[in-house]
Amino acid sequence: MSDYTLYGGARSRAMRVLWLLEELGADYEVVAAPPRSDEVRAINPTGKVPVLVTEGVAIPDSVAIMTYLSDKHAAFTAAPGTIARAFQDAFVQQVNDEIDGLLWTAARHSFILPEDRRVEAIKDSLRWEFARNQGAVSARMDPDGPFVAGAQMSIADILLAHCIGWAGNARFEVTDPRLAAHNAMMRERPAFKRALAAGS
Ligand SMILES: N[C@@H](CCC(=O)N[C@@H](CS)C(=O)NCC(=O)O)C(=O)O
Repeated sequence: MSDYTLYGGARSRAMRVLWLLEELGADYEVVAAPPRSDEVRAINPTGKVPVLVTEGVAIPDSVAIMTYLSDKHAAFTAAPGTIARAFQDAFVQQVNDEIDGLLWTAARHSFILPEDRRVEAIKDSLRWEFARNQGAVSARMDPDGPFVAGAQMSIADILLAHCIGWAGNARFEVTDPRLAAHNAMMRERPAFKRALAAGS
């Protein structure tokens, strides 16, 4: 039996966790079950993915899972209780607020909400906000890079690259050169390619 079982496929936010598991070289298996499936609801009543099962419990939420794994393995994170960690956590919250939130709202109004609750016009406003927020996010990255916090890669890099890739798929134009370059660099990582294959 593996140390970790991850529910959710590469076309969902489970990709973030898959990527980290590959970076860590962890012993895991993946159940690429779709959101809201019976398999997922059995371990997470909301039906949302990802969910990580370990030590007999089911942990929901991609950022919570990445934080747990990176702390546990003491890798791809600044140490808890440090200023560097406070900045890392703040960056993660900013990406969730200013990028993930916009993309998720667009997805909800495309295929998640009941059809009579979808508002097509909201997408123009979301695209405008996305264009504006890119600069605010890239301004918080270490100017010398190559990663968000400088020389050391962290889960903030995985979250950011996942969101920027998602934006491209959702036809939200990535105009900020720093975000585009970071995304291109991150996607060249062998662990990213292995994760994509494992969750497809
Ligand atoms: N904040 C959560 C969001 C999880 C989430 O909404 N996942 C989507 C797939 S990427 C889902 O399962 N949606 C199904 C639904 O909302 O019913 C996370 O980062 O894991």
